[in-house]
Amino acid sequence: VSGCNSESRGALVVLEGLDRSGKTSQSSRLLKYLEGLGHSVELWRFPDRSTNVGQMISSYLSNKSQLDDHTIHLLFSANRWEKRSLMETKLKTGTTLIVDRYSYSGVAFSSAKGLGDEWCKAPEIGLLAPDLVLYLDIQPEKAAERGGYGDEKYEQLEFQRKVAQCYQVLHDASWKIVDACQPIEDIEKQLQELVLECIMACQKGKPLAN
Ligand code: T5A
Ligand code: NA
Repeated sequence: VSGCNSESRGALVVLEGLDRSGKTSQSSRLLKYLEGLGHSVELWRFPDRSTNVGQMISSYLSNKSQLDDHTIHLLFSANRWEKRSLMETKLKTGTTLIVDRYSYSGVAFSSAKGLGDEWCKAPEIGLLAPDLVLYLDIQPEKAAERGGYGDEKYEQLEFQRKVAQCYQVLHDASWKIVDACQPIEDIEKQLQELVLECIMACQKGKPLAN
């Protein structure tokens, strides 16, 4: 077990993927695992529906309100910005954050609607860069079979196909692509290894980036 030296920073670990790819299941398993090892760790998610901005997003996603595509895009981004300084404090004081969706969701879902890539990325500039992105890779058709989609705005096969295409062009060096169609426990094991490796690199002084 790696030590929880108060001098070292926590890791920013993000889970991404289509709706129903298993992000929430895996992020809570990671939380339990890391807590069990004695790490200081928290589970965050975006959208964070608990804030005023988050409530507007939630109302939009559940089709209770209509918003222009650009407007909702900026609200999703604002919802990350309002948590940025707390995020930085947590990481700098040694807490690892497991984050269920982040900027990549913001860009993938809005560009799937036809908004330009560069326009979508602009409001994300200056947010903290993840140390590790775990992309849970699943075919949209397979995801749709999982307990069926609910009533939320984006839970439609045709739209999820476009989102999958948009995610494909977003991956960078921080991404690890994991086959999300494996049994839950197999995925869990793979994610544990990747996250421990990442936490160790951060403890050894990997700088926090924008
Ligand atoms: N969005 C979000 C934007 O447009 N812009 C943004 O900036 C952001 C942040 C938010 C929506 O908003 C969009 C993206 C989303 O459409 P949400 O609240 O994050 O939505 O909801 P989802 O991520 O869609 O949550 P889901 O619950 O649908 O998907 P998860 O979390 O990926 O999946 P999970 O873990 O709940 O699992 C789904 C089902 O599959 C089973 C689970 O038991 C569950 O029934 N499952 C498996 N079955 C078989 N094998 C496995 N390996 C399995 N893993 C899980
Ligand atoms: Na989820």
